Amino acid sequence: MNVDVVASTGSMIVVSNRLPFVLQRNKEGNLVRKASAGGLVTAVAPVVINGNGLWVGWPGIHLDDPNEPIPESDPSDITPTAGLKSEKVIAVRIDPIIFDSYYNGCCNATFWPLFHSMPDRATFKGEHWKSYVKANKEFADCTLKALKSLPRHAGEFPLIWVHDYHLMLAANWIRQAADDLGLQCKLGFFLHIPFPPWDIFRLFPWSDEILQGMLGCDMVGFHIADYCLNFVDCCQRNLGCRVDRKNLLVEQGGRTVRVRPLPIGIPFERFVELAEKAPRVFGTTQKIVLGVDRLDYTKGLVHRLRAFEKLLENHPEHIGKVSLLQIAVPSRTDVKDWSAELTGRFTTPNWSPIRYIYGCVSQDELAAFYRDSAVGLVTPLRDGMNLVAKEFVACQINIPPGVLIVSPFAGAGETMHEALISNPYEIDDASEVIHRALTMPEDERILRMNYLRRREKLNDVNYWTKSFLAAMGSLVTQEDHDDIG
Ligand code: ADQ
Repeated sequence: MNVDVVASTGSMIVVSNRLPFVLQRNKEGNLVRKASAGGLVTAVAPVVINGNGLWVGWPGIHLDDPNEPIPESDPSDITPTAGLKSEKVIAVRIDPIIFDSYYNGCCNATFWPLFHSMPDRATFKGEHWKSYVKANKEFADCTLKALKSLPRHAGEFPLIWVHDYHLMLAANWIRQAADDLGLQCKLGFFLHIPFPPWDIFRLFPWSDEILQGMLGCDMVGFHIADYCLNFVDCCQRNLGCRVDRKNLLVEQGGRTVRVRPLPIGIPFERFVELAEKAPRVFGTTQKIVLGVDRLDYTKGLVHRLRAFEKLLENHPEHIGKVSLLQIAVPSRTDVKDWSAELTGRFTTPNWSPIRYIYGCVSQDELAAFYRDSAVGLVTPLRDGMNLVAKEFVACQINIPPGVLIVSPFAGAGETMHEALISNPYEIDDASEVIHRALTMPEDERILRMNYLRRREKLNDVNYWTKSFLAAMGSLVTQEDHDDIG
């Protein structure tokens, strides 16, 4: 599919905070690549590799010598970025102090909580904002350099695809500089996290600048329609733009910007293959309720543990038969204390209510955990989409399958209609939903999971890339797509 996309698109420049691999120094002090194989990289890398494209991003390390070359991938590398030659990569270099204030300050301490509608957790500092502006300028300059270096073919405009909340200012500068130089291009932006309602968004002191930055694009994409409407609303109320809510259009500076819901997918078939190959990870006597998350306050870990505790209180028939397995990348958190209390309260010599796996697990192991769990518990307090919900259903190849529970505050809760919906804030109800999942009749489980799997298979990550390009007007025709949405 990617070949068709490339044929009709021409060149693409992807701009993201991180390159699709990180650079590290080996014992000899030489730079080496460490590959990354996330779904986004898998889908987008071939478009860049096959389509005469470029990738602009921070390499994960501060490079003192601006002329130090980017190494090629290791010959043993079989990930999708292996074919990304160093000449296709532009590593953005940013002063370490500015980078820290931009990334840890403005991006993670301000935008992350604010855009997840948790303003009390957000800090608003002028210094962080200044660093964000400087870093975005640096990314914009590097992207312009990339644009200038691309060969031009008649009738083709290079496509620039800017990703996520780290780079909300860059697009407008890229457009202005390209216009000044007479370089035509098309600009698209995709936000991977929620876009908040106006009442939350306007708390950010420089919110006008953010909108102007994003409106530098021809098309702005979000996971779901709610985020699109929030954005359109903010453009109207902050900037006074003329908007068309029905068709999701915003007028700005004599241009019309398209706003589109583009729910991201996963590499579905890859997860199915992994699930088919992976050895069994649990015994058959106990049922597993599974959580998989980065440890982040938006993911609702404490609420989840409380709901599980309530389940054991209200339905003691599950004691000794059901465990909550939480797989998490560790960070500072109050979750540990709560889990210790819960473990102490219910544990018997042969059974523990909770099992924790800290740290990254391999994709093979992850697929086995997904496949062999009775319930996938995806209950963030707020989440742009949530890929775990999709990976879980892809790996549910056993008959009868398990049951997915999703929070209505994740993008996945909007799109995965046959999952059980659970409000993580309502602990009693959340525990009842887990009980319902654990006792659901087989035929209902099969029916729900069939629909969920069918949708995710059709709307996989390649389809997402293709939809993005279609929304940019870059595909002349779009292949028939049986969307059961
Ligand atoms: P994230 O907030 O990182 O992504 P999510 O969509 O859940 O959240 O993706 C997490 C990924 O990390 C999944 O692919 C999962 O398999 C993996 N993962 C989590 N814990 C792991 C562990 N312990 N070991 C190994 N792998 C682990 C942001 C937004 C989301 C949006 C995505 C994509 O916050 O809402 O869905 O981008 O747009």
